Amino acid sequence: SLITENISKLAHQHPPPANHIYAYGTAGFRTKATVLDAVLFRVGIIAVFRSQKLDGKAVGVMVTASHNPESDNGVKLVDPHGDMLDPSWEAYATALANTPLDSFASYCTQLANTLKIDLSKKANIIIARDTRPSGDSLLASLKDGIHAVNNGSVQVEDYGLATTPALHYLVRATNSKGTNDEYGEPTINGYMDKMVNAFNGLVQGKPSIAPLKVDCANGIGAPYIHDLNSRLNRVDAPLTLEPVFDDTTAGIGKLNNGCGADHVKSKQQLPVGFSPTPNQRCASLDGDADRIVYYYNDQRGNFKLLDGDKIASLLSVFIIDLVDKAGLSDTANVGVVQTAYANGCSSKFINAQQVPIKCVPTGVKHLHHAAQQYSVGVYFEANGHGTVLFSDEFINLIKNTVPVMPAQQTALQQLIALSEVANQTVGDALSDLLLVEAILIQKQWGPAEWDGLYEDFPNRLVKVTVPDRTAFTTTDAERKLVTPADLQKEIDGHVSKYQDGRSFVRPSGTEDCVRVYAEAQTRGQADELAFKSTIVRL
Ligand code: 16G
Ligand code: ZN
Repeated sequence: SLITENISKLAHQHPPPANHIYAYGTAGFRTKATVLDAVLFRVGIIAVFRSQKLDGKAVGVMVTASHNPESDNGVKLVDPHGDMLDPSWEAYATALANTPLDSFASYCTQLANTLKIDLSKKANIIIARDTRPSGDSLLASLKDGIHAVNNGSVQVEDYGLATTPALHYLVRATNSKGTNDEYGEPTINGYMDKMVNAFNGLVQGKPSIAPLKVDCANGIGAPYIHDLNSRLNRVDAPLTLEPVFDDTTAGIGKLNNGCGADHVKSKQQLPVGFSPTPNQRCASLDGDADRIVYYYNDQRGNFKLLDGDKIASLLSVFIIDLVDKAGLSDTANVGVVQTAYANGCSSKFINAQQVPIKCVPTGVKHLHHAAQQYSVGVYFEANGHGTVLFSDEFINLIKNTVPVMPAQQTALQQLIALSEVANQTVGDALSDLLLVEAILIQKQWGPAEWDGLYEDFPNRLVKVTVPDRTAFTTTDAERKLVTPADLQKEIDGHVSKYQDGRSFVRPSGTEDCVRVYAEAQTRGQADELAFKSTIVRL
């Protein structure tokens, strides 16, 4: 057919490198930018298929490698509701990426047949990228792929440079426009307005707190934080943002380099060359602004991290209180979703508030899915990726509850505002920042008061290279090894010697290694336990 010929012709302009195997992993395809040209072309095709399969609903494609070095890049697909690509399609994407050039076009038509996709249908693709220097040419390859299947009714909306969560928002807003549950105006302005207006509703008239230093990882977060700050100024909000590490000049290697959320969380250190004054509140975003961690130096100059677990704890305490004041504790269930990496003290703290916790495997899609089971589901990975989901039933409930007291009315209004600040599609550094700041403003708290909710157990994360990481399989939300046989028993043996000790080993989903995690009551014990788990015949 004409389309097969067209695909074949264009595919030959985007040949894959020899002997390279790709996998659509927890965060899409992600690797060195130099080997991604063919992948982007092919993702263009799968995106059109996905949209056609879903009656032309808009599907998103984000070109980013998040917190990875500037020389990497990657691509992930966003489903019409704004969440991540349906897992069954991850396999089709992987298969398409790995098909040899000569059989590629026929494989595409075969896949379309198997999936019963009508290639004459319309498709709508929304695309964006982060600030990486390779982004421009990869975007061109993506568009080549999209147009390879173009039957005249394939529409592409290119938003240029945008954060990952803004793209998720745009996809949901585009598809819900004109329906009963419009998500918001499908523009970046609409995205910002929705958050800022709701934030303002939460903090209006409250005394301002100290400015927040925001490390933008020298990425796409920088223009967004500048924009957010001017909007906050315009509405006289009691909050000012002071962006640092906001140089987005591409190709000079600054992106995520010595700064950003991943640097701060994994090194448990300040960004390089950054010295905040004692008790100054700071936050770091990652390279596509879907993660955030907070931190400060205490009076004695000790670095203190306020990670995803501390954010989840702050949010859940606040939300539980509001639900109570709204008189809905009996009808609504609030839950927290974490992974094995959640600090044991955070779980203890959250449990003590009578909030149930569910532990799921690493990766946002697992957390997001689990959080959808609650009226209000707070989900966070310790690394700062998370948000708060509000169920449709709960939103209806709070909108339809007639308050009998002013305090109840305020609580109901605040819950509605929270649901509008919180990105309902994916973890969002900007939205999370506004959620945290709204609570700190209401409580008039500095970072030390927030930190005082509980004290973390010292912990250690070690990366270990093994001959074959696929030999490592886990159960119980990655907290226990199934294979290699008997390994878990040995780890349990070590763990049992430490009070409050916890340790587990899991294969990485993004790198060729296994990760060893340990926590215990003291720094020395955590390091010792991590070391023992590491030498367990890994
Ligand atoms: C991916 C995940 C992130 C997770 C990380 C774990 C998404 C969007 N990103 O980056 O949530 O924490 O993988 O990496 O799901 P690991 O498997 O190498 O430890
Ligand atoms: Zn990211």
